[in-house]
Amino acid sequence: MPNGSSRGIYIKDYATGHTVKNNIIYARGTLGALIQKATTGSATIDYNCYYKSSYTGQFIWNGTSYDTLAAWQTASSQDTNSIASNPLFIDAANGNFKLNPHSLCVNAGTDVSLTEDYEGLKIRHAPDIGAHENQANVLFFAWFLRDFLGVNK
Ligand SMILES: [Ca+2]
Repeated sequence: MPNGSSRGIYIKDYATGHTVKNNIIYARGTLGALIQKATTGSATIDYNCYYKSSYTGQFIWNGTSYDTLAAWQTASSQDTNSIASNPLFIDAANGNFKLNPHSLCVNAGTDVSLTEDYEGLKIRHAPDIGAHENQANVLFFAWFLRDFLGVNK
């Protein structure tokens, strides 16, 4: 989310039936809202990760602003399973939004009927929050097998 008065996710007036799940909303700027639902309409919002690096960003529900995920959860009865955490992208500054294996987003998502991530890699264990499914355990096992079998030595 860039600087300014932008919003990570904006559910406009009279929008109904929207589902917002497994998203990472990552704010590096000032002002703006991580998520805003207008005063009319409805949505189902859960299993998301919210991160703001340096400002008192808002969660805006029906025209009222809240500073924390906990306050937003109480006011909206949404995002029960969501987290407020740095998602630990590998290199966000250079556009690498894959997750560090220690990210709290790993295995913290919910089934949204996808079998593959943004790049076509299989969903492993519980889905991760975000576009990329962490493959660290697969890589570790591949390296283990390579070393165990003596391949590439
Ligand atoms: Ca997973």
